[in-house]
Amino acid sequence: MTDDKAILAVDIGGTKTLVALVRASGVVGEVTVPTRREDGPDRWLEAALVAAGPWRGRFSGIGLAVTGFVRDGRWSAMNPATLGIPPDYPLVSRVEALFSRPAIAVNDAQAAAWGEHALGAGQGEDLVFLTISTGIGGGIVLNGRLREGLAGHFGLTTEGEDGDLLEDRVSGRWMAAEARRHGQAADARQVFASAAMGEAWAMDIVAASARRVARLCRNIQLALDPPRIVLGGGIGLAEGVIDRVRALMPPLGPVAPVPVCRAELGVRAGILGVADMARIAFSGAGR
Ligand code: BMX
Repeated sequence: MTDDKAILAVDIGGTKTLVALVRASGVVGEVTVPTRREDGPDRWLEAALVAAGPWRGRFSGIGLAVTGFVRDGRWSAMNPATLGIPPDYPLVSRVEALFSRPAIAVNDAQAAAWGEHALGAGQGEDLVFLTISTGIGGGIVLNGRLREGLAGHFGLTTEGEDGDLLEDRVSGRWMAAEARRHGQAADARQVFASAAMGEAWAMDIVAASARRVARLCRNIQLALDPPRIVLGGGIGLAEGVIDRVRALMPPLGPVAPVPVCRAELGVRAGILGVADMARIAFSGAGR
């Protein structure tokens, strides 16, 4: 039987896709499937449809939180290294045709920002959310409203003279590449473990990444002066990262550095956020 209040929430990231049945009270059930990068969007959606099989007919609408740029229901890659989405893929119309239910779509980090604002560390207040994982995503909630479109794509800001993308100089991908440059075969998790054991090469990588995140937070404070920045993602939540970032943020003249706090919803921020947005959209209320 259709549950009017249940939403099917689908979070498509660069490496995995989380499919969940979400009610106002929280996540009822969830399944994670790999995002097979080589398959393309039609297949990614079919995989989500299969994963949602147990909940067929139990949801009234669908919320999609996806890595990449979303406008008017169409989906494109900003950084194809994160996921190679073809330009202007008609995401919402495809999903509505596949699932026979109304759908909305929003960028994954923007959805997570809304989740943290409404249900997590934001406590209903304005915030900037940053997720530091494969890439760097972000979302901005100001005056109680989520900014959509390009807003929050902080990973695409540039770093240094050569104009590298910030997410290519901070994220998990960069940490692994830096480790290789030091002759170490280590992923981001192993870099953190080696840094904790006092290995200099790993400590340098962790410190450089935290310095760049601190600089980004400072620039965000100067641009938007939000009451808080909420940090999430595998790197953002790794042991000691938030403390380092805080320590690297001096006051701005007479103004204290913006408080940086931990994301509370973890990997579910995107699905909880987009489910909340879908519920609001389908009830006809504004966000
Ligand atoms: C990239 C960009 C953002 C996304 C961010 C984090 C693409 C495909 N993605 O900056 O839209 O929010 O990565 O994505 O251009 P994640 O998959 O690492 O969470």
